[in-house]
Amino acid sequence: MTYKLPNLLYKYSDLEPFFDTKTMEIHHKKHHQNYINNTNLILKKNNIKDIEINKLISNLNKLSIPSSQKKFLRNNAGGHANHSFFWKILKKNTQPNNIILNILKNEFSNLENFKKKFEEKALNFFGSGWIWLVKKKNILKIITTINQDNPLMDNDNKLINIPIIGLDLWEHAYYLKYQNQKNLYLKAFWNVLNWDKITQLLLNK
Ligand code: MN3
Repeated sequence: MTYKLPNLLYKYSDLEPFFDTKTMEIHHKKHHQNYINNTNLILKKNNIKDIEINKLISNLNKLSIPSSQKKFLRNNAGGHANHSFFWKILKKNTQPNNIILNILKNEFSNLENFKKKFEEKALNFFGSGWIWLVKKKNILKIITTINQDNPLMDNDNKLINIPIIGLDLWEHAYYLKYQNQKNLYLKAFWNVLNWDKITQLLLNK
């Protein structure tokens, strides 16, 4: 058994005009598929059974694979985990409910301030990576990760950063539509963020 490209719960065109059809299609069918193919290749080479992808990326240090292949696996398994998560938190026309608004109010004063902080941090992030809202115990934090790293990686101290929101900051995620205008991509994101899913993730545990 190997990892497979997850089906989206919507059509590539469903997030228009904010996330365009062509980008969604290439991003899912080509980029994500490529991370999966590469992950499968390394696991096969090393006779490692595929476990649930988030478990795999949480335990990378424990896998017995040649050190020359570790970075490659980290990047590609991370890519699979990140994109699988990302697709699930996208949907048009949802609104944050009062529970979420109150939680964000506690941590960030209000929704608008949260969005502003998130956008600022994403804009100031240099290179390719991801921005996240994570929950550690009961504290919410905005963090960034480089390459295809995921907040679940390197949590040896058991204080796990649980991803609540994740946004792809690689140029492939927005360049066709927004070119160098990363700020417009960030603003567009709020229109396709699935607040129902975020509520569910926040209230889990
Ligand atoms: Mn991507």
